[in-house]
Amino acid sequence: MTAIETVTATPLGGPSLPQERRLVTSIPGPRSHELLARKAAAVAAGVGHTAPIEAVAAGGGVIVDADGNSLIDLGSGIAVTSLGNAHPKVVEAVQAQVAQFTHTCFMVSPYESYVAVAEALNRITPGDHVKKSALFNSGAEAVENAIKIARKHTKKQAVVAFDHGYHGRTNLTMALTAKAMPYKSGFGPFASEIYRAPLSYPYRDGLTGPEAAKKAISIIEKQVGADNLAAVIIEPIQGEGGFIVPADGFLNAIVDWCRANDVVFIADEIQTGFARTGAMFASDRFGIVPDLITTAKGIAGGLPLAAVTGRAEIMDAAHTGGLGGTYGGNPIACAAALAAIEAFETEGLIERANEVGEILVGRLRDLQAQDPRIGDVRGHGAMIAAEFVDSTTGEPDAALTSAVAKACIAQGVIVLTCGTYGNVIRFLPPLTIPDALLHEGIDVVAAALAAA
Ligand code: PLZ
Repeated sequence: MTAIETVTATPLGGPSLPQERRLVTSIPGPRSHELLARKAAAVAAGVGHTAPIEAVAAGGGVIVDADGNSLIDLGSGIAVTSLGNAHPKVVEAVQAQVAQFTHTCFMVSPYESYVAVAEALNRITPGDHVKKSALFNSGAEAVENAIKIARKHTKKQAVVAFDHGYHGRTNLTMALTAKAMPYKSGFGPFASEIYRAPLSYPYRDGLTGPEAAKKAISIIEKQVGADNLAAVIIEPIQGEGGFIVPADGFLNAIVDWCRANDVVFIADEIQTGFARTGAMFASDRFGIVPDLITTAKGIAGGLPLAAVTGRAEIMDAAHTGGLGGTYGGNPIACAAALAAIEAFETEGLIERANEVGEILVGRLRDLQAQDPRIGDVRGHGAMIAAEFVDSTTGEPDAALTSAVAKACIAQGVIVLTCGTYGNVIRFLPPLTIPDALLHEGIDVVAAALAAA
């Protein structure tokens, strides 16, 4: 294919897409520019975007735009396409299912793939107790249902979430989410009976895990009371909140307290799940066994699917007909999930996540050694972040972070920011990204930081 054909013909996605960064126009190029003008006119202003491009194909570690630019993808569509976009097994499974049937509604006419996804989740999630699952469409919907189930099981109402936590954009999950802008501001009133506890944030609180847990538990006991508390929900490593890894022992102490007090411990593994952190689930890394676990994102290779999985006696607390939804566990999404889970289990992706993490941490720590504006480098597996600070005061530097991220995208490297203070760049590459491309992506980040 000549360079000109590359620009005019839309390439197929998947791993055979050339694994290269290639800029043939400035970003956005003319075609992308056109789409963004149509977006501004047709799509509600509240729906933002990070990279100003029109995506037309993606695979391995790249996203190709309508102008023929090939960008390095260090975000995986927010931790979704961990298998690499358009993974061949997922594509095949979806094509076969779409020709068979697209929908019956599982609550009307059940089908096998939903049950098989539930069986797979019951098997691969942490703990060897008897488990059951229920399937939904989005992460927020899974979180909503986990709370419904925990309340019905415990016959209690209060829920504790943590500082910096993110659980979604629906009414209940907005209440659980910590950050006002952009997630909550002006969208209240929020659901009641939601309380917030302090998190372990080793870089900023200087506490050990057990000390931070003691502080959180004391606040929970004094301000809520175990007798009123249905559930504690926490991301084992916080995603949107800044890739905060709690100090060792923090999560374990919270789980122990929940178990001693008839409180359901819910791990929100929507961002951390499916090999991302170098284990199938982040809970495995911390040696905790949640009562309920919410999953989504990486579960189905990019198809919309989410789940709640947990102890059978808790999952069965809801009466028949109490859980569900028209599309929950859609057959196309279930077919994709079965293919994706098989790929996670058989293609060495957990090991690969750790290799990707070693490269990222090694390179970022080298940069940090020369540049005090990188205050912290943290994460597990292929879920790694750098926190940017003012080198004299140590205060969060959101302006620097946003300038670096924008410069990276202009140079053809898609990076995402996060953090309560907007001062974290997070790295969530597809696990199939070739080493050379990952190094090139980090080179671009380093150059953007040096120039900022
Ligand atoms: N819980 C831990 O990370 C989604 C949100 C991006 P949905 N995170 C990305 C944005 O700006 O909307 C997320 C998460 C955790 C829940 C959710 C919600 O998952 O599938 O977006 O509803």
